[in-house]
Amino acid sequence: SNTERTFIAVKPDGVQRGLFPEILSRFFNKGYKLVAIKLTMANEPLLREHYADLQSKPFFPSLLSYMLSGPVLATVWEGKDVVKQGRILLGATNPLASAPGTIRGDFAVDMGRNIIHGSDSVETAEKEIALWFKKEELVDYKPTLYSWIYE
Ligand code: YYY
Ligand code: MG
Repeated sequence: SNTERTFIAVKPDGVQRGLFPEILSRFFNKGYKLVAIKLTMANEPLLREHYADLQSKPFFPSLLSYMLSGPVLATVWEGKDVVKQGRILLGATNPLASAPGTIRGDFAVDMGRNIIHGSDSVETAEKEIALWFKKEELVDYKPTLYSWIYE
């Protein structure tokens, strides 16, 4: 449906490198609707929940300190197939395996500095949106370009 939602976060390196306007543009240009945005410092309990499936991985401590190293730009986007399409816009987890034209492929080199997060399924997206945002932080509006993007 056109109201599918995903959670996309520009990680601290993407924020510090000033890459977030370009990243937001890619989602806007594709035709997706921004429904929430905030610049925020993560904290350890939040990240332990966000990355719950990775807690036992050897890279987890460095992932934690990376994500705590500066502000994160947390966003929620809405639109047709946005979860899967968002992952395509991001590129592969390892930036060296990401095709040029993708965000990681164009702007990153290291797995531990891959500048952006995107939900990997509709179910995960729902959990992540609820974890990072309060209900009242998600806004409801009709984009004026809607009929130029959807048939
Ligand atoms: O969803 P995605 O971010 O593409 O990858 P995940 O497998 O969920 O891992 C989350 C995060 O952890 C990844 O973006 C970088 C980091 N990471 C790492 O540093 N080294 C790995 N071998 C795997 C993941
Ligand atoms: Mg993931």
